[in-house]
Amino acid sequence: MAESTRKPPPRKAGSGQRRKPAAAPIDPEKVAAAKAAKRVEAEAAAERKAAEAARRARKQRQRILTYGAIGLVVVVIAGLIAVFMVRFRRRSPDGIGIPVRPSLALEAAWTGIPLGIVMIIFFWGASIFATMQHPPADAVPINVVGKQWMWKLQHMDGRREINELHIPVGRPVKLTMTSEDVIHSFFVPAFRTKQDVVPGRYTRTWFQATKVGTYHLFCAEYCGTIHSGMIGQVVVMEAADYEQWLSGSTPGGPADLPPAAAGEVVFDQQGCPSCHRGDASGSGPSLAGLFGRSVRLSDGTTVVADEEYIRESILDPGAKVVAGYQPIMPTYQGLLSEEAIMQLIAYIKSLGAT
Ligand code: HEC
Ligand SMILES: [Cu+2]
Repeated sequence: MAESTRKPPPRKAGSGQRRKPAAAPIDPEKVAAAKAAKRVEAEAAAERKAAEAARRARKQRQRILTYGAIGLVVVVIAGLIAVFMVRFRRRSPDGIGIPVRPSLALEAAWTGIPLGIVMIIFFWGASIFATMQHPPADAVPINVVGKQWMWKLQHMDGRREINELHIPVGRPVKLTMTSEDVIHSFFVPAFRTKQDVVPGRYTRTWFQATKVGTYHLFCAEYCGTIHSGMIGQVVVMEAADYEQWLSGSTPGGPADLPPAAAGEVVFDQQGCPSCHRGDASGSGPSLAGLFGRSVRLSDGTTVVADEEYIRESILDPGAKVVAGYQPIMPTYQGLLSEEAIMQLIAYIKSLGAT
């Protein structure tokens, strides 16, 4: 190996000093410090080397496993084909095959065992999928809007971020995401999480960071020229640091209103209260306690008032008309930004039943 032939350079310091006397007296402290620095450096280099060697060994093992498995399959299958070709070849032009009757036990085994294995994989996967689809109730909610070419995020107490997401360690975090233009995809490789962010609807994902640190955030859906620049980071913080960070305001901007409060402002500005009052006195239904309730529609069906339904009610009011009301609500399509719609939804969520 190359290492064994590479000898350490001969140490000349001592002999050199003896040959030509130093001009200035040698400071023993400095020499000791230099030696210590050298030692530290050598240790670090050795550590790096060991890590590199371990990485190479791991790669090598993986390669052996992969090619071994492929090779085994090829050899077994190709080998059996060759053997059977010779053993069971047609020996005379008018030869007739002997019908084979495999035992019932054998057939049951080769049907049942793979079925069992596949079922185990199915239920295992399905339970993980179900967990992925249902964020825990105490998850920290965060709104995300993707846009060419940035990520806009907002925490429920109002703090906004761009291309950066600060979250507490050890607590579940759920993201409600939409896009202002094209399809993006929220991808944090370290969390093993990737979710498309689609214009016109809300997609969700959740995760729980287990380690403090900074992690890559990517857009994983080609979204135009600067797609590759649509990157950011997720900063996982200790709970106390996170609380402190949350209480700070967005740098360079005024303190942000929490989405629910901002939503109330939008609600008033857009004239929603002229039809939606706190009670049933308006020409539209009261929105108090609407979120999560099931709503009866004029065509006799019912829907659960989730984010999608409220969003649709605002942008396309005619699509689902509440039973007992006239379809007089105007559309707000094109008048509201995605963030404003998310804020309206947060406001409607905050309206408890009265
Ligand atoms: C001109 C009156 C009017 C205005 C203004 C209006 N709405 Fe409506 N809205 C209605 C009526 C009437 C309905 C019930 C019929 C329907 O579903 O279209 C309704 C239904 C809704 C629903 C579904 C309610 C339910 O019980 O399922 C939501 C949510 C809603 N509006 C939100 C808003 C928001 C937010 C605004 C302001 C951006 C707004 N509306 C402005 C008249 C109005
Ligand atoms: Cu993108």
